[in-house]
Amino acid sequence: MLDVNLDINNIKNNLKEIVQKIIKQKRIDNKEALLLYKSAPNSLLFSLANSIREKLNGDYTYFNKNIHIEPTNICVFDCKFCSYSRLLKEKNEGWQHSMQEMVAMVEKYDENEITEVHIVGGVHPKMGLDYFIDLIKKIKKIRPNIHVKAFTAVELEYMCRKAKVSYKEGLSRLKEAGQNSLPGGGAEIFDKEIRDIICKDKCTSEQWLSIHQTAHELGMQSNATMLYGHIEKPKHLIDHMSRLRNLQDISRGFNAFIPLKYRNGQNQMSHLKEVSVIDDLRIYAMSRIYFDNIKHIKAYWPMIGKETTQSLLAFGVDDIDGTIDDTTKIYSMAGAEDQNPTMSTKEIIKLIKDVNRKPVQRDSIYNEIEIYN
Ligand code: V47
Ligand code: SF4
Repeated sequence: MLDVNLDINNIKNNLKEIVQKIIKQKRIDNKEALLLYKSAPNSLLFSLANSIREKLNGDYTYFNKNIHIEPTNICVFDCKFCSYSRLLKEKNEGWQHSMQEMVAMVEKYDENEITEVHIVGGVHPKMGLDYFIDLIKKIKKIRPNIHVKAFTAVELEYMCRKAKVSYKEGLSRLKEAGQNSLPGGGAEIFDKEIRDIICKDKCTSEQWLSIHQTAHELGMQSNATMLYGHIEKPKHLIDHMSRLRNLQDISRGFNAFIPLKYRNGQNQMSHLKEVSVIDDLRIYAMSRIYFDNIKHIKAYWPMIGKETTQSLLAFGVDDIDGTIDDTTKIYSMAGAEDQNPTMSTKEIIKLIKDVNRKPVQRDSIYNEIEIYN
């Protein structure tokens, strides 16, 4: 039973049964989730999400010490929401780091400063499976204990296709080289009609899910994202979460679910207005209520902003990613407030404590490293 302070008699009839199910910690189906999301008042949605958060994770708010490596922003795909990618011919704005530069980015930090390197970028036609195997080996050679979380399913689908290997073969080779887990990017919205409009040419939903399932079967954990606040409708959000919940029932490898707010800076969908903070809170709260089989809901602070991240800690979120150290450009190029995202451990701890939650430094698979009382 959830410990939630609600007057059931005051809840509208069509929602009563759903709310009672949630309080009894029974799974809600997609129809119920849609009704709840569309018609529950904010106060109801928010208190349910918060009590689930507290039941699962108490006051704990997880973060890690990490950096990003973005090997290139040159990309063969043309996602309409992307502010970051450049075609090969746009020489001025494209970058491509050399292998040495990327290894040096990791070497800059000693063993205690970061525990994770997150590698994700554009899909460059000349950077393939063997290239990235080499990169991971070189990183592991200088920092054997660092956790390498790398490559969205979009990058992996392209890498495996070009190398003419199955997902199992490609992922096994990356794992052998030292890759530990997968980030959750590239999922966007699984519904085909929406996907065809916003990112037609990259990996399909079925491919995304199959790559994550294969990774889980090989013992590599991963995250899952959902890009919200553009042209999708509530039914597409529930459908997206449903496909993930179904896979998680089978493969159990998702650590965190990360709703990503569409930011409208400098991309082909810039005419769309960004959704309000209340909409953000409702999406995060709904995802906390819906996923009874994913333990962590993550707010990625460089994208959603520090203040909203703080608020979200009362609306289902228990993880805020990491220190980043100004190593990502994806969101600053899309119009996020923070143009040089970095937080020291001290700042992250303060951000969490200021809203009466308990900061917990974690490793990449949620083992607790230090609890800050
Ligand atoms: O798949 C691109 C998104 C994702 C925009 O797993 C945009 O821990 C909003 O997935 N507005 C890549 N979002 C980043 C990602 C991620 C980030 C942090 C942590 C983890 C994790 C994963 O960024 C893409 C896409 O959905 N994105 N452009 C934009 N304009
Ligand atoms: Fe390329 Fe990723 Fe941008 Fe799509 S979102 S264009 S795959 S970099």
